[in-house]
Amino acid sequence: MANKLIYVLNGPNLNLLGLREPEIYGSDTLDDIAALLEDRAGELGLSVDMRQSNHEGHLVDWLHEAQAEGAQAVLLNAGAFTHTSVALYDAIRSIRTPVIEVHLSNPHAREAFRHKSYVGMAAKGSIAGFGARSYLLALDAAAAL
Ligand code: CA2
Repeated sequence: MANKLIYVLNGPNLNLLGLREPEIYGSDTLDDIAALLEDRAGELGLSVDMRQSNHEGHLVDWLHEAQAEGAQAVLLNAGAFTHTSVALYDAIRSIRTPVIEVHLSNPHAREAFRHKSYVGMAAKGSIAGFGARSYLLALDAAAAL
């Protein structure tokens, strides 16, 4: 039987990870995180499909696609759209596939405008503040669903 599929979706500016602001976001690039996830997914008998876009609509389309493709779960770091996007809130609510909110930093320990999360209001759960390890913890949570 094929491995269960986990979508890992990343939002705006996360393509710059590892290149700027390492004191907040760490020094791993998104490719480094993808490699860590691939290794862990192999151990868990899962497959990961990792993507990044700076465009809100792409993230909405990929959430719909995750359900259409029968993904087991979606790990979603929506970047700044986390704090602004009713469209992502609606998209998460519109699919049955569980979505786990992921953040490198802890938005609650940062500026007030990061304290509201439209993604978190619709997600199954949230993991934040552990750098690249947040993604690995979220993958373990997804495996247990
Ligand atoms: O901590 C996270 O993972 C965030 O989702 C990152 C977002 C931020 O808006 C959220 O509040 C929390 C920002 C992603 C921007 O990534 C950068 C990477 C390198 C340099 C500058 C920004």
